[in-house]
Amino acid sequence: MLIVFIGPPGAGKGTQSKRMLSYLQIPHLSTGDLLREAKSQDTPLGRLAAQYMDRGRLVPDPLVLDMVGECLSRPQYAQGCMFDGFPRTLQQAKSLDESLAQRGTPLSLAVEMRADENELIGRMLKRAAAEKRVDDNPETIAQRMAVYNKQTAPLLDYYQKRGILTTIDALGTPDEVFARIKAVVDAKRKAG
Ligand code: B4P
Repeated sequence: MLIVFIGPPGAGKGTQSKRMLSYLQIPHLSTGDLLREAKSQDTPLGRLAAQYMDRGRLVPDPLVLDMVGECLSRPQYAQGCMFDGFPRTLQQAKSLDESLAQRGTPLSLAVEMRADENELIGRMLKRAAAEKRVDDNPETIAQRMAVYNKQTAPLLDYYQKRGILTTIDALGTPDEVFARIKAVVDAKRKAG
């Protein structure tokens, strides 16, 4: 299975795809995690990415696409993958579709995690206190929300037209949200 998780910042894409990982036993590819790792290792990519991430802006498509392409060429991604935080722009979505078409493994499902913005801001401010992520401050969170609405939300229409979009309510406890996603994934697996 190849699944894309889409949702505004703080919707719980990372939280839920990590849970799904142990359920489905397919690898998880988080561009946010990969970029934060590059940043913490102070690689050239990490230094460049930090200039965008720390301001709540998207890292340019060519950098993200190179990084994802390198990952997807690894054997562990041959059978399936859960994409978390990727694609985030129409260009990323089209490019992903092209590379998956070349492999003959199209996306199975796009899961939109929808939630009230104020609730999500509250979650991220809570995380700010615990993890001290540079981009979890009120100004940068507002910028990330605006970027989501402008650059990423159009993907919902893109996947809707492809007939693979399902929307779930991302409010509630992590267990409740997981149960909703699991129901969608199970139905898709049953349908083949
Ligand atoms: P991401 O790492 O993708 O971060 P996110 O959208 O903020 O988080 P996510 O939705 O995964 O929320 P999480 O589970 O952590 O991106 C960070 C930055 O990287 C971007 O702004 C951008 O600059 C760059 N980037 C990444 N991918 C890119 C791409 N493809 N192209 C360009 N740039 C890219 O949950 C958030 C918090 O809520 C956590 O504290 C969690 O514990 C809590 N939580 C989760 N579920 C909950 C629930 N049900 N109830 C209560 N709390 C919950």
